[in-house]
Amino acid sequence: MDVREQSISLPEWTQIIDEYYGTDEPIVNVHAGGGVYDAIFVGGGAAGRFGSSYLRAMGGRALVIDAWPFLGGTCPHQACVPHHLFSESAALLERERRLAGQLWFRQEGEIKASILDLVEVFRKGRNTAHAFMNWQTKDQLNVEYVLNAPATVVDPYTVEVAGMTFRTRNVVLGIGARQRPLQMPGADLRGIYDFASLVEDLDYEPSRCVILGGSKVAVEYGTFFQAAGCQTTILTRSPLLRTRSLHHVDEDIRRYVVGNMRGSGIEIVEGASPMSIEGNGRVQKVIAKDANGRAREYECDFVFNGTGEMPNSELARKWLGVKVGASGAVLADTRMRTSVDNVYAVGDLIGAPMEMFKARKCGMTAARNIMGDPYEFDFSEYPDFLHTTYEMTWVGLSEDEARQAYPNVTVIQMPPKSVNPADLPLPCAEGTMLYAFLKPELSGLQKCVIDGDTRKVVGFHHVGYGAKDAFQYLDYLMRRPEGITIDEMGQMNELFLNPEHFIQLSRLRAGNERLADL
Ligand code: KPC
Repeated sequence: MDVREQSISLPEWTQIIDEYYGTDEPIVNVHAGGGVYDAIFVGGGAAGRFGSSYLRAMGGRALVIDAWPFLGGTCPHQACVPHHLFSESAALLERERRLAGQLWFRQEGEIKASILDLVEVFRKGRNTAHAFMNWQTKDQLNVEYVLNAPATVVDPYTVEVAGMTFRTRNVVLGIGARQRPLQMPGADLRGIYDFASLVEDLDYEPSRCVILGGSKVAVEYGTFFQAAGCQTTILTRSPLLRTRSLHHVDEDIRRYVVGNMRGSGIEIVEGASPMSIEGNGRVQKVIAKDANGRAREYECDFVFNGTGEMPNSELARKWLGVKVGASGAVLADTRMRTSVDNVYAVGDLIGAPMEMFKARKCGMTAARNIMGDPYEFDFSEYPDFLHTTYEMTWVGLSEDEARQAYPNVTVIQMPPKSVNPADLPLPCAEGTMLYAFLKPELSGLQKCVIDGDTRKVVGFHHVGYGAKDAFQYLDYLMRRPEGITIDEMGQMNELFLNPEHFIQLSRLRAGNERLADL
């Protein structure tokens, strides 16, 4: 289908994507007249879409190619968007359960949600986001694309797709990552899912779940399954939220979050080594060694693989011979250049962190460099978040890390360390007001870590709801060369009641010449 000259509305795009999904009919939005592109982005996920749009905005010519009939990649199709739908549902369910029988809340026994229904809601609705990506990229951003057709990169200057050959000055590879498969007996049984196959293939209502792995995805989906009423066990080697892939998690925050996960009924087995999955065609149990080496059995009708993702680097290597690191990620420098001239790599393909900000900024970085602006992107530090039935957000150093790095550390936190959380309805904030009045110990935890000598904040940590936005800006302020001091924090204008109380807490201490904990 050639869409170049067509004006296609959002509902029409939704229908086209529906019809084309699973076919091999390409969707072509290419300007007439041929010519050479500044860059061809292979992969139209967040990295490719933002990279091509930025390059176009800088006056360059970009073509994006994707095997799916839509742009935006896994985020709206299988990853961030369903995860947020499920995590928001989990938070609502958890609140109902924790407050069951009080006010208007139903009795505990009446609270159950269908995982399958929610998956169906997502499946039915996801094409609207896809439609918007196609519409915006064509009609507002004026970027050319070929969709619903796999690309073949012939060399750094030639890409073939849907029987057409395109010439380019550069290739930008953004072909993503996929779930690492399970390597154990029984891994081929029915009833084993991951974040992608869950939304593609689930066709029954799980009632007993075992999660393998302790990744962010394991924690987030495990919490959701439990909140929906599906008894869940997480088998993890490392202590939960102490995995290598998560840095700067504060120990008090970790204990609070993991403690509340246990409190909601999730069985968390740390030090576990899964050995096999057993069943008669379908999963029936997982066998795992515990921390003492004893084999234990976990009955289930649903296994979720939360062991992490691996970059799709095989094709990149085959097409162009780009160098790949030990973890399987394509090696790229701070300008997203690979080992092959005029070949860039972006997003999940270049490894962790497999997060949106990194994907989008990688794309933008490649675009800037291709257009002659030698921009560098260092993503070794970044603000982070994850969902249990709480939103957990953090940036900078944990308290322990700060104490290793600085001789005088001040900590401002709510509830204060010396107070029993059950005695204090604080933080009294966005999303936790009912908890503050009815179950104070559930109203969250927040902490601000300060280098007492320079008075600069070196870490922010939050458990509650609605603080993600603030952390985007706190990250920026903290990471400026001049940083942000407790005194500057105390000068800001808070919108009270606010999800995190950092401004008012800073103001209470900023007057002190010698800082003290709060
Ligand atoms: C709703 C939404 O923006 C999620 S989809 C994002 C895909 S992209 O804009 O290409 O990063």
